[in-house]
Amino acid sequence: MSMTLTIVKPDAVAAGNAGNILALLQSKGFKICAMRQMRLSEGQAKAFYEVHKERPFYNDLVAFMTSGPVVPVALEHDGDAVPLLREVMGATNSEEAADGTVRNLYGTDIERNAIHGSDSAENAAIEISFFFSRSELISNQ
Ligand code: 3AN
Repeated sequence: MSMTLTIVKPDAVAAGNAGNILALLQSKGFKICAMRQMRLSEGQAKAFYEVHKERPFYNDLVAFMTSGPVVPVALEHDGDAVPLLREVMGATNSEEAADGTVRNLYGTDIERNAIHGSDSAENAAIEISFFFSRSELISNQ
């Protein structure tokens, strides 16, 4: 079992698609280890996206991610969770995401792209610990 983190972003939560997205991920073999709905503070969003702080879209990204509730979910998979989630998530720009991917089905554009997915196993561990304590992570094994 390997783990990754997704966040159902404010656009998808507001549209009522959190359940549909989790059902799609579960149909691809992902299992939920921990999950909550929360509203990110500005400080939390800035810290989470710290790697992007020099990018021109950083302030807009922080504003978007704090605009409504999000649903962070720690996921596990029998296979390699990080690349498998990237595959089912689709390209960053929803308009370019392959048919049937989460961003193709539920995203709008490059910012309002429905979900986040960790980009490496190392970052997955950091991101999971950003939202969940060890005792909250419950393996389905
Ligand atoms: P991904 O989410 O596909 O890993 P990253 O890590 O490059 O993509 O970007 C993090 C987030 O920043 C994206 N999910 C998206 O919401 C936002 N983002 C990335 N590039 C842009 C851009 N050019 N304009 C606006 N927002 C962007």
